[in-house]
Amino acid sequence: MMEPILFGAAYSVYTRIVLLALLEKGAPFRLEGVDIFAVDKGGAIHAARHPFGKIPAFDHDGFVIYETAAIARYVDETFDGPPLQPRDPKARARMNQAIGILDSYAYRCWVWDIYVERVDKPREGKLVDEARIEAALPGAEACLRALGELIGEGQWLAGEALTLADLHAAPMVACLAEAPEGARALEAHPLMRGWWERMKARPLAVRVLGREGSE
Ligand SMILES: N[C@@H](CCC(=O)N[C@@H](CS)C(=O)NCC(=O)O)C(=O)O
Repeated sequence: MMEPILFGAAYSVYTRIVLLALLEKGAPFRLEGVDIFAVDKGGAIHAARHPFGKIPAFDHDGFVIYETAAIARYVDETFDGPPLQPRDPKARARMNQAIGILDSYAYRCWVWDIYVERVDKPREGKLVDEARIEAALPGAEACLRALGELIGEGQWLAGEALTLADLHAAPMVACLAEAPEGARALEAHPLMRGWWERMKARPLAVRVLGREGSE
């Protein structure tokens, strides 16, 4: 059997989600670099793997799949290691709800509108679009509020055990927290702030999210 291959980049939010899932499971894999922001978007071979020109993609012994949430669920269901999805249908629905919120509402405003504008662009000597950051803040707060409500009195987004929802959220929150506006928004939402403190203390999160540069 071939060693599973994760195609992506260590700087990418979505690749990091799958990296976290593979590492939490203790699954064997290798990361094969695809620079999706290069002019050729990773070239023809990657285009055949991912028709929408994104990362990551995953190859498990010839079974090739893209879309991060699908890859992470497959990884959880295929490899040994701690379960990352609740068995209880209600907790599982909450986990999927959190992943939906992150993909549909949080990623764009936390990562692109706030993090890329405030942190990435100045690093590259590019002009910051202040209006874009300002316009993103209400949406960013709404996501923090909604996710905080899911945490409620629990420890993690779908209850007392770490799930795929937490792994999905961590790389996005890491970006948000790097921008001063994002850090202030996080500070104003104690349930999410507490969650982030717990997440940041996990050795695998340090290993995956501790790297410089993101997106
Ligand atoms: N729906 C995709 C989103 C993946 C995604 O947006 N990946 C980013 C990197 S974190 C990407 O490939 N961006 C390249 C681009 O938008 O051109 C998934 O869940 O995997």
